Amino acid sequence: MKILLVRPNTPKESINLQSFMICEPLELEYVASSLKQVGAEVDLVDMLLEKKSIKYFVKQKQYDIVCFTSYITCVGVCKKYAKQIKEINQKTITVVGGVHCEVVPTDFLDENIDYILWANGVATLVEMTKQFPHIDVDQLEGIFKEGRQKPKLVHGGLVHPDRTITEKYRDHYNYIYHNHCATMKTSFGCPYKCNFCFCTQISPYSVRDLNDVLDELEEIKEDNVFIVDDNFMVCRERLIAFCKGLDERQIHKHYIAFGRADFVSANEDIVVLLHNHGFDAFFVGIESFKSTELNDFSKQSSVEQNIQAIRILENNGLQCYSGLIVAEDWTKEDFDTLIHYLNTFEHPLVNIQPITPMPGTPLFETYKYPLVLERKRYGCWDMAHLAFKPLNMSRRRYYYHIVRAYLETSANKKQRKFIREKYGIRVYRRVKKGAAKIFFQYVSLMINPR
Ligand code: B12
Ligand code: SF4
Repeated sequence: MKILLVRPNTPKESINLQSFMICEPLELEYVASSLKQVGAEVDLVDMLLEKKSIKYFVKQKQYDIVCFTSYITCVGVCKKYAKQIKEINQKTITVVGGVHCEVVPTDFLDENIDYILWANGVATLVEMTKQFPHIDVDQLEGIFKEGRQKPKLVHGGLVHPDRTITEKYRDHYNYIYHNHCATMKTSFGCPYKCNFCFCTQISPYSVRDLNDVLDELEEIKEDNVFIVDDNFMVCRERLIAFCKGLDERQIHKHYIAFGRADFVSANEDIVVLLHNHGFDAFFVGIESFKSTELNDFSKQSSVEQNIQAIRILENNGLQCYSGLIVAEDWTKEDFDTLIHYLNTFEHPLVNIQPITPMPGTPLFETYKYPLVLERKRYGCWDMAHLAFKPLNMSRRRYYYHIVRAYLETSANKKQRKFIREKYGIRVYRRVKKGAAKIFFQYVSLMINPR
């Protein structure tokens, strides 16, 4: 049985983090290891990094199954690939998996996509390959079918991802300022319930066994590891045990992870401990400098905790990459205040996103303004395009202020100098190129707001 795993390229219209960061397709590495265990011959193609078309790769072998992984931005791309694959061979089975189809499977309904995996994707695909060529959809609840109840999610039990399958691409995987960066996941979901956050819908919070996590870490060749847990800093004891494990096993790497401001502000000792064990930066969802907005988002953290968290990280020599959300009713003065607020920090390295009611989230269900972004323009659901009509200015002006906020904070002269000196000219150039691409995408939206 021959299976091709495909990580799609992002569509041109997406304003994409991938302009300056490309992570390994960890999800497909998980799929690969499980499929290999049951004897399948598995290939992986990372279309983000390839120049040739999908047709070229599909023609290399007589694949029985071609599988895609996809976020919302790539729904259209997967449908296009599936069509091209069917044109080559109608009998090739096409399958899609990933977080978006686990929450909004109907987005993938398409005559050329044979199976949509909406629960326990890896286990379901393994079963499908065992049953091949007579796949019994009625037996496999992990396959989406209209009117069907979603089965209970089963966590754990996955074999470690097969990172050898991405060997030829690995030099290109990076995370913002960190070249040669691997990713790994130590927990699933997040115990919090911010109403805009898609992660709350993917799975309930659960953690992996730490010994298993450390075993996997020992297998990773890269010195930099981006821990892609939705929220790595939940439990003090687990973090202390993790650091103890790193000491016992003499694992010396550099890490980046996501954490919350309330945890950081209340646990400076843990931040210091993690820093001493190789944690260089945390991505913190600051979201807003207004307490009313933090309440609106059900963030369960305060403006004071945000400020304290950034100070703690900076004072202890860690970088804080902060995520900010800008809202529908913002005025020029709000953007001015945001810029001022961010510039009170030593190094405001930020990601600024217009509030986006992502399909599948509680915010999408309760959203009180008209959505101006069509659902079918999947590539533009990137949390950078406006999904709403701003209440106090034109869309043009709104995009202009987002760009201005970047130029006057993260991308100002002082921060550019800091990045060049701290991370070196190669990283600086890569990030500058990515930022320039995004800048021109925004300029084009200022000219023709879509
Ligand atoms: C790391 C990360 C990234 C990395 C890329 C990681 C990657 N592998 O491509 C970077 C930083 C580059 C990134 C970019 C973007 N991201 Co991102 N990202 C994440 C994050 C934090 C972790 C993802 C991850 O590595 N998971 C690890 C893998 C192992 O777990 P998994 O994806 O859950 O996969 C499991 C199953 O779903 C299943 N599975 C997955 N695919 C398949 C396929 C098959 C065939 C099978 C059988 C099974 C299967 O198997 C896995 C093991 O169980 C998630 C948050 C989250 N909780 O998902 C956001 C998240 C996925 N990103 C999101 C978004 C929106 C984006 C961007 C559009 C943002 C932007 N404007 O740039 C881009 C789009 C990139 C793209 N390729 O389209 C959203 C997606 C929302 C949605 N509805 O799709 C999320 C959920 C964040 C959020 N809170 O909204 N991202
Ligand atoms: S935004 Fe962060 S803290 Fe809030 S639910 Fe999502 S992952 Fe958890």
